[in-house]
Amino acid sequence: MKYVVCVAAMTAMAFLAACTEGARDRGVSPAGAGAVYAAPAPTVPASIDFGPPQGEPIHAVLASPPHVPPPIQRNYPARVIVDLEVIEKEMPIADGATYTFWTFGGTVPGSFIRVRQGDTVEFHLKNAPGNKMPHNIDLHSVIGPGGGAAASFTAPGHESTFTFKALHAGLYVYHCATTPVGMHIADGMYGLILVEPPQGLPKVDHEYYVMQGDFYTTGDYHAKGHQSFDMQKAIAEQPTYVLFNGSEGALTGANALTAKTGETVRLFMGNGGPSLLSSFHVIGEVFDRVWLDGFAHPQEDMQTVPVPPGSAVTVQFRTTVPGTYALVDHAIFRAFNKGALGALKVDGPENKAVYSGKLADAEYTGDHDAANPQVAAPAVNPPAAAPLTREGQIAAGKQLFDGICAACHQANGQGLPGVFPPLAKSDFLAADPRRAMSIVTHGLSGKIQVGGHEYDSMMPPLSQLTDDDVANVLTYVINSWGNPGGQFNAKEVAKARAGSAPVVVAEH
Ligand code: HEC
Ligand SMILES: [Cu+2]
Repeated sequence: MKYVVCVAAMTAMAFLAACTEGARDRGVSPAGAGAVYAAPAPTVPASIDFGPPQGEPIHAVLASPPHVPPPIQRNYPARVIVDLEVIEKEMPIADGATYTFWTFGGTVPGSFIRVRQGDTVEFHLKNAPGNKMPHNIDLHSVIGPGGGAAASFTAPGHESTFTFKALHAGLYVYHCATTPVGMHIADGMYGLILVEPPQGLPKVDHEYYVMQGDFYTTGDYHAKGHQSFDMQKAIAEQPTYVLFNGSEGALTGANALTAKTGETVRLFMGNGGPSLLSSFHVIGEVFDRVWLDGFAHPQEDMQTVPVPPGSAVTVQFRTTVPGTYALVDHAIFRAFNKGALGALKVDGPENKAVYSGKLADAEYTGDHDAANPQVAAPAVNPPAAAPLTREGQIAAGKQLFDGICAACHQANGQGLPGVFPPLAKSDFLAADPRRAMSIVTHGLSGKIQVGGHEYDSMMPPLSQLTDDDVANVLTYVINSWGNPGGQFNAKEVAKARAGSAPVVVAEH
């Protein structure tokens, strides 16, 4: 828009000087002589020097994801001291898999920083003595060469200090910019700094901190044990994992974000990259307001928000209907096959006028369509350390069943007549239990008989499940709902996976 306006002004050749960022601040219209520029209700001036810091210096309160420091109550610019320590440490990246992350403050993403527009930030970057690498910080809210990178270059066991004035209000990414930059970012070195506008942000019930990143490990998705950084995969931009908050499951299950119905939720969502653009979406919600980077002009009623690497958005919505809402990168294989899945659990009374839930399931004899799997839970694995007992396998398998299989085979394995065969008291399963391993890893299609009824449908291969996952879920199934009992292990699953598609002998 601004570009179009400036082109128009350039043809008039009179107001060329107005074609700058400053046009809005000076209250000059680039389009009309002497007219007062009436910007569309600017809630925040773009960039203003608020004068020198006042009062005593203040120590910033930092927060670890998914938490956010409290809103700022000050009405004057201050000198704000930020102490941030770089820590290189091993942490889980998925169940049973670890990675050596490089962190700002011990977490991925790094500590959340919150200041007020006009504040002078006195930044202390500390590189922990046990670390192996030098690091620095480039904050996108800094106006100055490198965003602070050169000024903050710090060897292990050292501390660098520099100051900057937060001239622009907005939500900004910070990251390490030490060579090789891509590797420092891929190892988790990014976070967010919120520069609040002087009047603050509208009050909400919940504020959360979520950041996406792509990770490149030497092993495959869900490979167990310690994983190293894979430079070739990183250069090819082919991540093993795409994650919210640095590990699979960081925002699901017991770690899900929470709210009650009728509450307002604000997510500060950033993308550290290094490479993939996020198509950020919350399944089952529409964002009331979305601010891209700065807070001047919100977009309303948005479904999916593009968040490029090195950028951040603030999204806000009101919860209405109880349930679990999945946070995803809508480039959807990343959500279900690379880990980019989070959850917001909303508790409260039903609101049948807004959402009825399923009202009826009637027979339909037209062309039947393939199954429509519901949101699958991420694969839940027991830690690799000790092999599980049968009871442990059953417990782990139940979680997987509820998250993945139940979408089709239903909660108690009873199936849906004519569409999804029952796994409860399944004579088809009992006739050849070992065959189930190839069914899960290869999928199944074609006519089968279960419990005297014919099914001619399709089960997709569930190739995102590891050998352990498959062994556990089948051990659960074979020991539930009147099935004959037994046990499966990862080794035989691996064999079945390497073998051919399931053989179904027609029953007479
Ligand atoms: C997207 C829907 C869907 C999901 C998810 C799904 N299945 Fe199936 N499953 C089917 C369909 C459809 C068939 C029948 C295929 C046919 O008609 O040839 C089937 C068949 C089977 C059978 C053989 C038939 C029987 O009743 O014994 C087994 C065993 C089975 N599934 C196990 C599982 C397990 C375990 C999971 C979870 C790890 C799972 N399925 C997930 C749709 C699904
Ligand atoms: Cu670094």
